[in-house]
Amino acid sequence: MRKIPVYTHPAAGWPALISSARKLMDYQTFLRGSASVLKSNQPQGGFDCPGCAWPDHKSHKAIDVCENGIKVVASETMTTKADAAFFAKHTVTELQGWSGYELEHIGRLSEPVYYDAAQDHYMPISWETAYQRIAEQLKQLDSPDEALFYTSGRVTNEPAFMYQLFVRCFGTNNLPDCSNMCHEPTSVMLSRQLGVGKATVKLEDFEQAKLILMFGQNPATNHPRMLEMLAYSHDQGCRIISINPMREQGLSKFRNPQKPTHMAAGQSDKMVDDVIQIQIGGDAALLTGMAKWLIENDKINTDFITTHTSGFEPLKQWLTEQSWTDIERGCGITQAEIIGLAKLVADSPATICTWGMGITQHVQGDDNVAMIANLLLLMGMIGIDGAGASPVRGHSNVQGDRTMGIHERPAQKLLDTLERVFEHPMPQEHGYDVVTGAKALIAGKLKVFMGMGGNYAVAAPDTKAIQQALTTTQLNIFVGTKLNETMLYPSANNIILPCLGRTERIVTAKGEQFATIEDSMCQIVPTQGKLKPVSDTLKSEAQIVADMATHLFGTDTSIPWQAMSEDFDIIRDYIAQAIDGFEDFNQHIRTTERGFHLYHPARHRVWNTSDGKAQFVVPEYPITYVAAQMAEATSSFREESKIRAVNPTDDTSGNEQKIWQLTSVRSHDQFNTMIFGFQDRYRHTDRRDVLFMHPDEMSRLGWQKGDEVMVTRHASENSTQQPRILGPLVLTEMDIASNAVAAYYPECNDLFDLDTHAPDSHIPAYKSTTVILQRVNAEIDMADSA
Ligand SMILES: Nc1nc2c(c(=O)[nH]1)N[C@H]1C(S)=C(S)[C@@H](COP(=O)(O)OP(=O)(O)OC[C@H]3O[C@@H](n4cnc5c(=O)[nH]c(N)nc54)[C@H](O)[C@@H]3O)O[C@H]1N2
Ligand SMILES: Nc1nc2c(c(=O)[nH]1)N[C@H]1C(S)=C(S)[C@@H](COP(=O)(O)OP(=O)(O)OC[C@H]3O[C@@H](n4cnc5c(=O)[nH]c(N)nc54)[C@H](O)[C@@H]3O)O[C@H]1N2
Ligand SMILES: [Mo]
Repeated sequence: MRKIPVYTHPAAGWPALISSARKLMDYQTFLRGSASVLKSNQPQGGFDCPGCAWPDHKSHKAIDVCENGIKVVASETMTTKADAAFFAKHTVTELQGWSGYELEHIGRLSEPVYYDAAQDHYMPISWETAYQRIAEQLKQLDSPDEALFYTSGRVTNEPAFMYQLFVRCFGTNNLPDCSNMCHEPTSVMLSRQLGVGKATVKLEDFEQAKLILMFGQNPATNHPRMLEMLAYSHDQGCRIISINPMREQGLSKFRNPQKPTHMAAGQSDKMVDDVIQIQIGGDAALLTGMAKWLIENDKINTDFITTHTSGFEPLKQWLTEQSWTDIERGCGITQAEIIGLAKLVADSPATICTWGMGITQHVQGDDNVAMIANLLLLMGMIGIDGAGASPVRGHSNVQGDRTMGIHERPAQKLLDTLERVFEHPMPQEHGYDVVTGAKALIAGKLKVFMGMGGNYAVAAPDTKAIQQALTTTQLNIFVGTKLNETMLYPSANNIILPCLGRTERIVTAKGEQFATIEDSMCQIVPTQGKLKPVSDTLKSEAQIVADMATHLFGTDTSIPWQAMSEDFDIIRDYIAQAIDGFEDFNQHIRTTERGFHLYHPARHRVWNTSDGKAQFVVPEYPITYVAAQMAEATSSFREESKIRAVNPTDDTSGNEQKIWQLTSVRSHDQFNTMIFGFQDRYRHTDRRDVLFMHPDEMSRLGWQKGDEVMVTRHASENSTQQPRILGPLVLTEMDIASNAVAAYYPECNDLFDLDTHAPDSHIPAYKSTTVILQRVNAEIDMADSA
């Protein structure tokens, strides 16, 4: 067996700080950035770190930041600009050829621009003219449903509330958001099963947990501040198990920047006790095995089940019918290993399940979440200290945006309340989400696209088709801080409106304003930027929404748009009236030290579900779904390969290595589609065009690390889809499950399509797609052997 390179340095620690500092230097924002890093996640008068949605730690240490936060702040605080002079130098066609890294490093969007087709340049436009054009185009639509209003999760609560109100007053619920690509299965299934689609845990619960099962998450890279909590829990005797096809190197040891002994004397905390290396898409099968064993061996909490739940019998029946052969086939590990894990659950008085994108971004994403909730319910692990459901959100306010009403499928109660509070009719029909919206866009059914932040086309599957579709609309509006590839496919009227970032001061006629966000554990916290804006022309998102509203609706509406944008207290007073849990919002946010926790009924064993009980749910897909897909692909591939040798380096005896499951992951040198650099020190690479594969698999194929491979999305014979090809990618060694390969998001997004998603949540299957690999020099090999 070949040795896999091991990341020997503990996660975080000096390499992380050095890498972050270097990042600030790269961005030439060291002083500006450092000053603002010291102000992030602090109790008074700082901004909430735009890096991720992990809660702030109570202790309020001098610095509560991480590598991730530092880089995101450096990216936002850079002073170079994508201004008129920049756009005068480069045509849009030229910019289309720039990489995400290059676009990211141009600098901040700093003045409103529109696309001039005759010259193929973005040109300056006044705010006033921009708003007039926007209003003119919106008024021309036959129906408000011809417009799509996307949101990305950086937007704070106050502007998000105004934005959804604006969109609904305009007349549509077409409010897709990045959550549709992220934790949507969590929102959908936890709402159904527990009554609220959010975490049931608080940070304190991690101090008391005895077992943490971490599914499909890589916090060393994506939520570095979570490591400190994990190390603490571990220190308190909590067992931590990572369930992941990849052995993520950053998780084994943690060097805490807050501890002098760690930084000076090279000590570190251990975090993860064990990694259960299941196959991609194997979580539902694994959880099925665990639940089956727990029920059959009488390890479940019968009192809790009887008092608090419904749907137990059908689930039990279904579990009885699942064979161990299928379970093993579904998750790729043995019955003994599954039972070992189930025993830990049986013995634990306080279990937390945390999860990330490895759970949600699958066709079975809804089932995966349902099975986690089922497990917690079987053990009565909701509503007690040290236990519960802990989905870990990505964008710093993705959860708050949803609470504020950014939702294409709003609850009737929200619509009724908005109608009552604003005395304005609200659209009743549900709108498009990311997937259905993109399809409508591609089908030519939409005439307006607006992005309130984000990089819609690049983050979604079928990037090229969406970009193409954007060129055919009547109007595209982008509100953002950085130029990105969604903004480079302009339509007849195409406008970029630059906004203030989280770190910057919002000063209005009424003085300096603060906003709020909601973290991953339902804590509402204030956030206030302290830096001078990179350009005087920037406007706050709230101001932009207010200006659009006044231009579209006129000034004599009953909703005081301008007053709201000038005084966020007025927005908060409306939120207090319209959204549950925000009573006395203005008072509450000012008198609590670090915000307040939103009431979460499930924490008190109150179930706001359709039948007033916590609900068990039977999965929709067979637990062998991925295995079956692989088998089907293998057999159809064998048929095809009789005709053409797609992968000549494979022997044709039909070995299973021909078909792979591809998953997409992130590095610490990116924030989603914003590419800060090419390094991934935990995965030993300094390039992003790589394909991770287990060295044993390479040996079996006679391939070497460094070989170039093409990745083709396998489309079955009857599929109407075009083959999707990515590459060449450089083979890189990684301790990853057999039959699995991984590549970086977003570069691999054209391999995913808009048709492959979970049934209810519609989340695209970014974490599992069936692919074929072809070595670039394969033909030479063939010639050699001939
Ligand atoms: N530095 C940095 N931080 C970020 C971001 C970023 O881009 N960069 N993005 C932010 C956002 S929006 C989000 S949503 C979060 C995402 O944070 P994570 O949820 O940690 O995101 P990913 O890196 O996409 O994938 C997580 C893990 O899923 C595993 N995985 C893949 N397939 C499976 C599977 O079938 N089962 C299981 N159990 N695991 C699987 C992968 O090996 C990987 O370790 O991070 C946030 N923080
Ligand atoms: N293959 C694959 N695809 C994925 C994923 C995956 O794991 N694999 N993950 C999915 C997930 S979890 C997510 S959340 C989505 C992310 O999808 P998005 O949220 O759409 O993408 P981002 O890259 O976070 O958006 C970056 C842009 O946001 C703008 N921006 C930054 N800060 C601000 C701000 O404060 N205000 C405003 N108005 N704009 C701002 C900038 O212009 C920047 O270019 O991608 C999804 N796509
Ligand atoms: Mo996300």
